[in-house]
Amino acid sequence: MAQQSALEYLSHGQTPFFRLPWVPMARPLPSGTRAVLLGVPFDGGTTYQPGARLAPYHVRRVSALVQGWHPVHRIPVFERAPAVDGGNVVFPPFHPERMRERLEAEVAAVAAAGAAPFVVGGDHSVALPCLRALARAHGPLAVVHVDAHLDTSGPEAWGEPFHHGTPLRHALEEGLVAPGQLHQVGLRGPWGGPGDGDPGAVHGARLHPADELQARGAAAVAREVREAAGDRPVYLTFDVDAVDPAFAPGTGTPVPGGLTSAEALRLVRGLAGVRLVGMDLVEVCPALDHADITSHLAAHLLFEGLALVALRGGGLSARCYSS
Ligand SMILES: [Mn+2]
Repeated sequence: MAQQSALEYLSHGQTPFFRLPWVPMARPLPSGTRAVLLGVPFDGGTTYQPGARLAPYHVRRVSALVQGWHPVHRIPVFERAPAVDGGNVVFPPFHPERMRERLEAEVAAVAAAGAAPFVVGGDHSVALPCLRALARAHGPLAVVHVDAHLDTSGPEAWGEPFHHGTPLRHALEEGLVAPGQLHQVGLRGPWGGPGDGDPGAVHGARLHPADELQARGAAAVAREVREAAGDRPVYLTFDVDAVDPAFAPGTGTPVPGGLTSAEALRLVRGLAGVRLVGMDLVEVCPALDHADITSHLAAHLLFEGLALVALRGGGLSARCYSS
C-alpha cells in the first residue's frame, strides 16, 4: 500500500489523499491497513461563512505533494502505517442528521477493522459522530481539541443543539470524553459572556490558550498534553481556525492572534507516543483560501497525525519527540 509514484499520480485525473490506494468503504480494507482517510463534504453546521464542504477535494489535490519519509521521526510513515483513501462519506449535503448517521457508521467500520479514521471535513459538526463511534469502540477518550473556539455552546444562540459550535458540548454530556481529558489548545478571542467556559470546566477540561502556547512553546504544551493523556486512546480534533488567519486564511470563522503554521505542526508532532485512535481536520474553506495555503497546511497536519499512528505499534516502540 505504498504511495503512487509522482509520475503515476500525474496520469490520474483525480488524486487520492497522499497518492494512496483508493478503497471505497463498500470494499474490504487490505489487511494491515492502519489508517483510513475519509472526506466529509458537509458544511450545514456552519454559522458564518460556509464552503468547508469542498475541502476534501482540495486537500486531496495538494496532498499529492506530501512525500512519505518523516525526517524528524525518521520513519517511512506509509510503510509503518499503511493507509488508504476511503473516499467521501455519502449523504445529502443539506441533511445534518443523515451526515451524522453515515459518518458514525463508517468510522465505526474503520475502527472495527483495527484502523484509525482520519476524517477531513467539513465543518466542526462532523467531529461528534466520530467521537461517538470511537468512544464506543475504545471507551471514553482523551480528546485533544485544537481550536480558536471552545465549541461547547448549547442551543441558546440558534435554538438548535447541533452545529459547528457544539460538538464538544455533546461529547462531554454523552460521556465520550474521559474525566479531565478534554485538552483545548489555541483558544483566544472574546467570549459571549463569563460563563462560556463553564460546560468544559465542570468536566475538568484543561485549557491551553494561544497566548500560553506562544509563551511556552508548542512542544512544551504538547508534552504536558501527552503526559496527561498517558496510554488512553487519544482523539485529535483539529479546527484549522486555531491557526492564525495570516497562515490559514481559508476558514469561515477566523480569529486573529493564532498559532503559526510551524507551531501547529510542532504541536501535533510533539504528541509522539500517544495512542492516537483517530483524527479530524475541519473547517478548511477553499473558497476563502489564497494559493491553497490552508489546504497545504491541512495536508501537512494530517501527515503529522498519520506519523503518530506510524510511531506506535508495528513491533516498534514509539520514539518520543523532544523539542
Ligand atoms: Mn471548531
